[in-house]
Amino acid sequence: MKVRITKDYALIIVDVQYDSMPGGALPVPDGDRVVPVLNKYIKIFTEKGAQIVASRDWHPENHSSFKEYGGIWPSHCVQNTHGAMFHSDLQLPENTYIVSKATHPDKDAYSAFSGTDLAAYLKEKNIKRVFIGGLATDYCVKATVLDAIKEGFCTFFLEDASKGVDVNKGDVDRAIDEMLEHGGIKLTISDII
Ligand code: VGL
Ligand code: ZN
Repeated sequence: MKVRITKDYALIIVDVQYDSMPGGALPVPDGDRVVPVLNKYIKIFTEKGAQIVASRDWHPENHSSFKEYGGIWPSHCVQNTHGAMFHSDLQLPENTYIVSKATHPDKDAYSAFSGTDLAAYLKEKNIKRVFIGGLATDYCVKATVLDAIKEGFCTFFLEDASKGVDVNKGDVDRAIDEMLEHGGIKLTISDII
């Protein structure tokens, strides 16, 4: 499939933060490998005048998803810490729309649309198609793709720009199947013109 990028489209980069990288608090194996691929997408989308969006998990230090506060995860992506920063090799343009999620202690959010104004922002800009990649395929990327579809966007999953955790073997493949079953379309960089 070939898709020509236009200014009515958006690239949504999910949670490419240090705590999602190898060595981080909630690491995705090979998570750093998505960065150079995402940079290629960023270059193309920027050249075509499309919108770049970057989501970040942005927790208060007492977030309810943390073990000390009754959740299941180690503390991660705490607001204004190194672990919450975007990977510094990620070449986000100046006009990137940054979406902070799970910013309240008692509210969790896997999806970049959950508890944020992202859908309203994209609709206001008349954006019709969204292209989603980042970390992790079987958690926040999947949730973001499924919400984008629910919001009525024509939604593409960027397979080569995403990595999953695969806690249970097959989780990533099942996540991809679920996205496609709901109407998501799988793309790689060679499909983009
Ligand atoms: C969470 C990032 C990835 C959370 C889960 O529940 O806070 N964050 N997966
Ligand atoms: Zn989190």
